[in-house]
Amino acid sequence: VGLDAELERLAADLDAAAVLRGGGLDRYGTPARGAPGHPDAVVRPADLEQVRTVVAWARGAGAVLVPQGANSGLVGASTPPPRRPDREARPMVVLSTERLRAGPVVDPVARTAVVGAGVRLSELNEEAAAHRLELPIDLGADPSLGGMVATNTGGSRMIAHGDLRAHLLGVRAVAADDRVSVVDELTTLRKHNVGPSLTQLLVGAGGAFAVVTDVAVSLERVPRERATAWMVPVDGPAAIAAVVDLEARGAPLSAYEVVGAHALEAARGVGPPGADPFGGAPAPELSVLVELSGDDVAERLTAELERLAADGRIRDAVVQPPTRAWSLRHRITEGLRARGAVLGLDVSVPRGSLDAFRVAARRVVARVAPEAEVADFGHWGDGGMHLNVVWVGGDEVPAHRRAELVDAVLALVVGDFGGSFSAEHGVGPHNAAWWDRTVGDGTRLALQGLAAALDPLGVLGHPGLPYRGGPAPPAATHPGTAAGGSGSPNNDP
Ligand code: LAC
Ligand code: ZN
Repeated sequence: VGLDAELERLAADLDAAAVLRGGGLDRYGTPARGAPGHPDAVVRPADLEQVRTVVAWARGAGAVLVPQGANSGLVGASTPPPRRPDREARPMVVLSTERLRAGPVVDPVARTAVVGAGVRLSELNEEAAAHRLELPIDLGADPSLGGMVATNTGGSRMIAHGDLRAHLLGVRAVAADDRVSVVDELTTLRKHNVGPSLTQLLVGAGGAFAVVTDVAVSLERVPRERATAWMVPVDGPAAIAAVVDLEARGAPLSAYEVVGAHALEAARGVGPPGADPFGGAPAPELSVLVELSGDDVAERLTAELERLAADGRIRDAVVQPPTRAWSLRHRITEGLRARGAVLGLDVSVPRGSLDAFRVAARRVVARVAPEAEVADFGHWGDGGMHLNVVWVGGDEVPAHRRAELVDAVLALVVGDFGGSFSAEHGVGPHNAAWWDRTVGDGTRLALQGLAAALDPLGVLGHPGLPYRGGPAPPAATHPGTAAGGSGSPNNDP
């Protein structure tokens, strides 16, 4: 039986809007970063039972389901590979969660919310705002809640509030075992200590293991006030010393974002004139967006900035309203895309090593790709750095540079600095080889066992995910190609 007939059979079991094929699927095939893939079809189940129907269908039809939320992920896990991996003949079907739109149901007394996996963060927060509550995860994109579970979204306020995992109370999900089991751990209880949690094992799994259909999270009070400033540290070590000082003095820090000169210039390039805190002067080598949240934080921020200046940590500071300050920060990724071809790496090192790592990484890039520039920025308060290598004016990352550059930088991160090859964007085909290279045998074996139990046929997840079920992923057969041995070698934004 051909795929068309199989899809017709599926459509008859669901509804007219649930199965898309033919033209017009680009939106579902084009990732936020990297080369587009070409789904053979898109299925959009509208509730738990429809998800079960789709998973059962995929098992029978021999299809791979690539779960996709808002498609804002940056590691390539939510779209089919641009080239079919070796030995992979199965149809690639995107399972979009966009019609799983239950809720949001906000409980203002418990400070919790329950939503369908396809509901966006902005939609949840709009509902929560009516109760002066929020899920305090801040980022430029607007992911779906299911995608946030699949990637464990971090973002800019992680320093104060933690990542998605820290707010996750439970999920409902559909496994791809022979019973197409429902994992029902959807609870809003905060006190619920009943042994191992499958919910937590689905966090960061990229849609392998099970399809998340519903999500319960804890919310927090919207702070009474937020105050933000851009400041210029005297040098890299001072940027670190300043955040330690602020913490030591008990400042209610809710973001500490450091931006390198080239990244700032890129954001300036796509922004409205006048939004720039430094009035068009040459971009400082490093600048910092600092945010305090709570009561009377405007005064507190001014006092802290004076203190940091008096202590010789900073040489300039400009207080701006939060919306204005953040708009520059949130334009960086767009600005980089406009500046040229970008190889984006999302890494972390212990916070005290950020400046030394930055210097060392620039040296590595200058050796391997002397024609490129480094535009780095990131969540220094949490040790995170988005290290972007930019070919100014280029359309594509030069293929002959990619693997060597990725390997050299990540070897520095992991080997020399004890850092992580994925600080917050999660694991996907772009960095699967580094997972393979660095994960311990104990973890690998346990996850293989879990995948065998939840998805023995390997129906779920991008085929390049290294811990999915079914036959061994192609990534493991090409351990030498770190930038994307799993068939998705392109991670340009
Ligand atoms: C950011 C994304 C790239 O921090 O993680 O803007
Ligand atoms: Zn980030």
